[in-house]
Amino acid sequence: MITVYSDDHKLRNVRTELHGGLLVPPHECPERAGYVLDRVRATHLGDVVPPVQHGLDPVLRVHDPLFVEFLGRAWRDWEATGSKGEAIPDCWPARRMTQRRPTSIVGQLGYYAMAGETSIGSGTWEAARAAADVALTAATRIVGGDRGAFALCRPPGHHAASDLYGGYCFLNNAAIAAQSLRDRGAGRVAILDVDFHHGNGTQDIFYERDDVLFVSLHGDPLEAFPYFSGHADETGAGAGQGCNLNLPLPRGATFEAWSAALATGNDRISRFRPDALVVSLGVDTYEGDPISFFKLRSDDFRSYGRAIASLGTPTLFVLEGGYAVADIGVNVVNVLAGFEGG
Ligand code: FKS
Ligand code: ZN
Repeated sequence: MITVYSDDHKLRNVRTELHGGLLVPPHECPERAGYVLDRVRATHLGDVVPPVQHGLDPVLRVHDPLFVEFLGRAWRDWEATGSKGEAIPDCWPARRMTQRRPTSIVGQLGYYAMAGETSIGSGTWEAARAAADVALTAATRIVGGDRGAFALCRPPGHHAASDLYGGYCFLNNAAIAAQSLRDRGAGRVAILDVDFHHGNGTQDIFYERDDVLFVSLHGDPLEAFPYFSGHADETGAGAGQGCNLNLPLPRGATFEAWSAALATGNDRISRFRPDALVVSLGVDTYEGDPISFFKLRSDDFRSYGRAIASLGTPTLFVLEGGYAVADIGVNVVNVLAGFEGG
């Protein structure tokens, strides 16, 4: 399968993540994409092509215009305040407070952030835009009849909702691609989110819709980020009732438990009869991941790539998380190779 990749991801190179009470070098770092690209090349997965620029229209099919406008100027507005560090929020619209949008950039950071670890820096917006173009370009291959395509996105996207950023995410690459597949002729699209963390943004974007099914395997939100989304009783609303399937798993889950949950997810996807499948591909389910608590081994990734292929649906893989940086390339490409029949 082809891989779509842009060097512009390197424009997101912030120095800080709020972690353990400190500002530390981010887990979501540029080296991650480098390792994945190297492994794609070393294993001859297929051609590596640059993205086509799609402009903001397909982004605005999923995201709020004022949110997109905010992301485009957030760093400049923050810099203009004379702050010494990178842009992070420090106050949120919590219970019983107003949801009115402040005019202050610091207030707007809190208004639009679903989490506080994610700093905004000078090239964050440019990199996020490029990642959306990567996903859209890979989606074009699926529209054109390819059986599989890989969007090597960075920054990731599945925590970003219509008007929320955070959890290292700004624009929801997988959701933008799924909507674009719908707009280009797919009647029903399924999204399978195998990242360790619940894809709260993707769930939220499609929660009331019956044309996009969302299935997610993730760490139980009682114990894992994003904490406030991802329980099994979140099943969709309105027309979308029954089109959201959360499969939370406990601390220490091995491939045995994880793959049983995948079989449940695959069942639901089969019954939905999608015209296309988007996989939010995070490999932070790996036993060596520094911020997660599942126990998958590198060979397990190959095995579940095969299980995804057994659905027989044209599949777009969109990169999400994975922070055991030196192993991320092997784990991601194992999924893709397993899908291809390896
Ligand atoms: C360590 C805990 C910080 C943020 C976890 C974000 C996970 C992001 C991800 C994505 F795919 F989006 F990248 N909590 N300070 O892996 O889900
Ligand atoms: Zn994750």
